[in-house]
Amino acid sequence: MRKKEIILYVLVLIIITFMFSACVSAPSKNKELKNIGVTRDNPLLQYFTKLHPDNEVILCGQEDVNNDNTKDLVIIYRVSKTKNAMKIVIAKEHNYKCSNEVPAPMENQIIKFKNIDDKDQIEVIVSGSKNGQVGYAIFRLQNMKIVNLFGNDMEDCC
Ligand SMILES: [Ca+2]
Ligand SMILES: [Ca+2]
Repeated sequence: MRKKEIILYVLVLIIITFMFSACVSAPSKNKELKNIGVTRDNPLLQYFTKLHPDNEVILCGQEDVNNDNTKDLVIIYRVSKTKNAMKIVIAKEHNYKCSNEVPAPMENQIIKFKNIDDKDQIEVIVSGSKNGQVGYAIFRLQNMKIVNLFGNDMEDCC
């Protein structure tokens, strides 16, 4: 190899090494964001934690559940070692309000949104488990109350 070629070869190697290390060292995104579903500075979440400072938030889901074009926040939180619950914080301009409380699964909680009956507001589907027993329920917010429309084995997982 001529000297010029060797220099070029080394240069390419350096560039490849640099690109590879840049890929590998790319920082992994905020772990907390993935864990509870929203960032801690979410104003609806902050409203909730002010009202319930002792309840650990487990999972949140953000969606417009009362069909007024503002995002609301479904929150599953710990009440005690053996009890979890769920509330929805409703956003009305800059005023927030909490719904009633309903039982929520102890483990593997998932919050999903789907307009099951294809009309009016979206419905909230919550699933989870306790000691391997899986259950789920479909909720709808009506007049600031979480109404259980349909449940399957929820008592086994809550
Ligand atoms: Ca709303
Ligand atoms: Ca609906």
